Amino acid sequence: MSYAYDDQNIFAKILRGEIPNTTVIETEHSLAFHDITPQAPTHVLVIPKGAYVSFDHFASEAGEAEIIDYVRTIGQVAQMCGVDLGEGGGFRLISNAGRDGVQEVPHLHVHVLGGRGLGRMLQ
Ligand code: DGP
Repeated sequence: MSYAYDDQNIFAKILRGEIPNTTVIETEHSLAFHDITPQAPTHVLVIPKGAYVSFDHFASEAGEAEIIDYVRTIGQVAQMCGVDLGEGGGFRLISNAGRDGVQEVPHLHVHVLGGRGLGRMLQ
């Protein structure tokens, strides 16, 4: 299996500092920043710093340290934004992949959404 990564995608440019972002948290292997078109009071995108197109690409090729860092960063974002189950009302994680998933930016990202009732997505 081989994945083609386009290093001209917007999130690659954000990682290189060519496009500004509003950072929530940056770790050794991950970056979390506010979505430019928020769909909820909390709408943060969490991306790995490595060049991965999608979740399946990341899961098959990233190192354990990257994977652990990424998962922990997503959890930290929920806590920092006050939507975690310790303090807040909860959240939803979404990661769109490819054509059928309607992925706009071809660099793996997880949307962290919360701060309002999000409704049922799956019936
Ligand atoms: P997706 O459809 O899952 O690929 O969503 C991509 C998201 O990226 C979408 O919610 C809008 C967001 N986005 C696109 N361009 C930029 C940008 O330049 N900066 C930020 N912060 N977010 C962006």
